[in-house]
Amino acid sequence: ETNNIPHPKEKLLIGNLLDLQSGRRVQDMMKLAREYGPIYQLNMPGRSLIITSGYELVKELSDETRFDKKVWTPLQNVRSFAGDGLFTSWTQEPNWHKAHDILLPNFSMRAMQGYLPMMVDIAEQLVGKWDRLNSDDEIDVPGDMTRLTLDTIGLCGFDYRFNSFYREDMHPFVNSMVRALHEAMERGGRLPFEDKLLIHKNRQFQADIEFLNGIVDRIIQERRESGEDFSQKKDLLSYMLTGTDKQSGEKLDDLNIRYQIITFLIAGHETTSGLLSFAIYELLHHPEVLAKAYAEVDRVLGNDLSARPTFNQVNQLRYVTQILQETLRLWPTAPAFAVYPLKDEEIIGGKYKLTKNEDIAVLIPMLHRDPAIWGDNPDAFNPDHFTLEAEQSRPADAYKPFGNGQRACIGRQFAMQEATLVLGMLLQRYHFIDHTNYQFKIKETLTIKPDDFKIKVRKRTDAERTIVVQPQSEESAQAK
Ligand code: FDE
Repeated sequence: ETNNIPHPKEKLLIGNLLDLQSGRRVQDMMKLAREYGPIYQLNMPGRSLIITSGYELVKELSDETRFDKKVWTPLQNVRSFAGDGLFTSWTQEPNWHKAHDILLPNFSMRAMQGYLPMMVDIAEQLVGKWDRLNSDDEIDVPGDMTRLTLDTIGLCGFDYRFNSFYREDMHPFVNSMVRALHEAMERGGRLPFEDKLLIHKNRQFQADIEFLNGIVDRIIQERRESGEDFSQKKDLLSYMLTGTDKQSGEKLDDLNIRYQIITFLIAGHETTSGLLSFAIYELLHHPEVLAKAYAEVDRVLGNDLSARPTFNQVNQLRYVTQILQETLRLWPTAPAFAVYPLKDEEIIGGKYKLTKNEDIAVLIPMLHRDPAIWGDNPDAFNPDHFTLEAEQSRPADAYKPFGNGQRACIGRQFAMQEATLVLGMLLQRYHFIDHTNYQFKIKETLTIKPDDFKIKVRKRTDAERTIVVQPQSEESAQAK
């Protein structure tokens, strides 16, 4: 009451618990933000949460001398299987700094170049599947994107092949992981005593965690038994097994390696598959954007479908990258992160009071719709938001799909390179067909993705590719 922060009316005993419905918490938070504005508070039994989404607020919250990443309730529940892995650790836990230091070289520009052939390997499996479909066969977009991204992080990170394109159903890792993530989210919305009563759910949760651990332990064991020289193979796993932290001179312990692998498998695929799925959805609804994307892809990748895209070519797909950046503006697939004040704070020149340690969530989809930054029609999909000039004239903290500061996403370049490559290869080959007249619906776990989104594809012909390419003279390309 005294902190000046607006809040929806609370119900007796349960407070605002019911304001966030299971399975649509992020969407409900967005709705409340449209109603209550860029900062509001929810009080639930045993915890309260401040939800922010205005640029001016987020700019202050991004100051790492005053605020640090909070392992808030959703992440605390994920700690049951991701422990003190990078995503779910507190900045002060020794393993955060240690693992960050050891694993950072895996995400350098050079490392990205090394991953490209493996990313192409998996992308070719995806288009290999789509090429062989009959014209009336349906594609489960998030399903195939999940196959792609899981296999990509598995191969690039751990030299492990999930071979998801060789099976009808999802790899059991995905099923266990999705169920475990879902349960972790649900726990955040239950009353503490309710949790203990759900014997079946608790058993399933334990079983799923054991299954995830089993797969990860097998990956580690296979590498140890392979007798390969770890120092030769430069993937995440070899750094995890052999790398030492510069500060302490220590290696990661076995339990932490398990947590890191689970972390990377989850973080590396849930988010990127949602990104690709939302991007295809947006392209279906923006023919003028799609036409520009085809023109760029035809110019950069050309007609030869057997040629494997090079690192340079992927980097030249500027407009495809803008499409993905704009997709992450409207649909940031990791839709929220949280910080806490290191001491009692006042923000916006004393307008709001914040208490040391309390949970403050940044609701990214609404930050990315702040009219002060994005204009009067922030819901409109427009990749021109990410031309170089537009980016330079915008404050950095207005766009945060990868989180903030030292705790921002370590996999950012990895995800963008993968998504750009794959979207490029798909555009080079296919027309997308919205045969179901898809009604947009979001599925929420820890991440968001389009729910039950199916398309069909038709192959583009060489003639179509050439026609699109011709009107693009050198001059008109430069004039833009
Ligand atoms: C992280 C991240 C983040 C932050 C969170 C918080 O703060 O809580 C975010 C927001 C993100 N991330 C996002 C995203 C999106 C996409 C697409 C992605 N992401 C992707 C990826 C891939 C990979 C491999 C990854 N990712 C990973 C990761 C990690 C490990 C982390 C943690 C970091 C630290 O250190 O903390 C992240 N990511 Fe991401």
